[in-house]
Amino acid sequence: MKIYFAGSIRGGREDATLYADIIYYLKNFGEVLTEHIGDPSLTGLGDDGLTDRFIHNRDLDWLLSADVVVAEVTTVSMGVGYEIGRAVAAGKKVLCLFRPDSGKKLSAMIGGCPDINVVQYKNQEEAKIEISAFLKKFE
Ligand code: 6IA
Repeated sequence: MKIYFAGSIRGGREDATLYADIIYYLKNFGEVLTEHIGDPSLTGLGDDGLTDRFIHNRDLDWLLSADVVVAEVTTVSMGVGYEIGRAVAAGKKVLCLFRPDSGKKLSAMIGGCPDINVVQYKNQEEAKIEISAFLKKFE
């Protein structure tokens, strides 16, 4: 199974460690195409020499080749929202993980979309249970 993990970069990196933990767990189910999202050195400042056009085209190719998309949506990110919309349009299976305890409000465009599986969770253990329940359906 090819898994596209989406998490905030320029939207803010405060959950980067959590992304790394989720990615590590996702690897039990298949190939994670976007392992770099959990890399703490990825700041989004542009210091890795990649152009925005290159990143967009490369990531979209990966997204469209994926079997499932898993997104951590607690940290609001324009890019993650865009990726989710493109994934829904392409008919991908989409799981969004959201932590209400963060005090943030999930966009109605994600929470209200019938084609997106949104789960709320409190900690990594709960995230793993939700991911496993979702991905086991497609193994
Ligand atoms: O708007 P955001 O930057 O928060 O969007 C994050 C989402 O867009 C992630 O799920 C990624 O798949 C994708 N994305 C955005 N920027 C990058 C990136 N470098 N590298 C890989 N994926 C990205 C960004 C900055 C770079 C010039 C250092």
